[in-house]
Amino acid sequence: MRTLIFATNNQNKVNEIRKVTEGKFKIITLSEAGINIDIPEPHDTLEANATEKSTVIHQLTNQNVFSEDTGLEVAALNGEPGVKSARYAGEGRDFQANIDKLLLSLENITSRTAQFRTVISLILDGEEHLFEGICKGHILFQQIGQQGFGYDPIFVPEGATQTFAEMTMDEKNNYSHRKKAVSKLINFLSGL
Ligand code: ITT
Repeated sequence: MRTLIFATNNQNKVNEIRKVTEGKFKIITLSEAGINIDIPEPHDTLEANATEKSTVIHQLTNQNVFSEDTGLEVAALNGEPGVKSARYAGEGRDFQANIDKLLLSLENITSRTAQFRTVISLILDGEEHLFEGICKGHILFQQIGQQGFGYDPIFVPEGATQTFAEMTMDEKNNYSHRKKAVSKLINFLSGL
């Protein structure tokens, strides 16, 4: 089975992606690879940040590697927080502060459509390939649920009645941006 390093420091992403790639390819995390760095995300697009993360780890290891960058794009906020999702409320990268700021920004706004967008950058044999996954939905007026991470407690995907934070990981994966992007990656690898 093929082995890929997953260039992330977010264990929630590792758990979600491992769940859907079991038996397809083997994932090595940065800590399992003995790499302890805070990968920079300096760019203003998800694509460029994903490329940055996979490139940094590829240059360090010379191994096949993938990374992903995800943003929550809110229509009424012209796509914000988007690429700034992790640091929306400041450098502390605090999930709760980010949710509080977003709910405040949308306080009197009834149009609440939003989407999560994930971009995966795969570097395979030195060549980059990008895969995108989008999950449309809407933002609630208050948070509900304890599971998941990040903005999950305020996001209800289209076709569901619960937030991502009320769902099990398998239920979230029925809708999720990340799952859709990873499915494209799996299809690509299985077609080689
Ligand atoms: P990396 O090490 O992979 O960069 P990160 O946590 O910095 O991990 P991102 O920059 O891609 O990841 O994520 C932006 C933020 O968007 C992240 O911190 C979460 O708060 C939020 N986010 C990402 N995926 C999410 C999901 O599936 N559900 C809810 N929030 C999510």
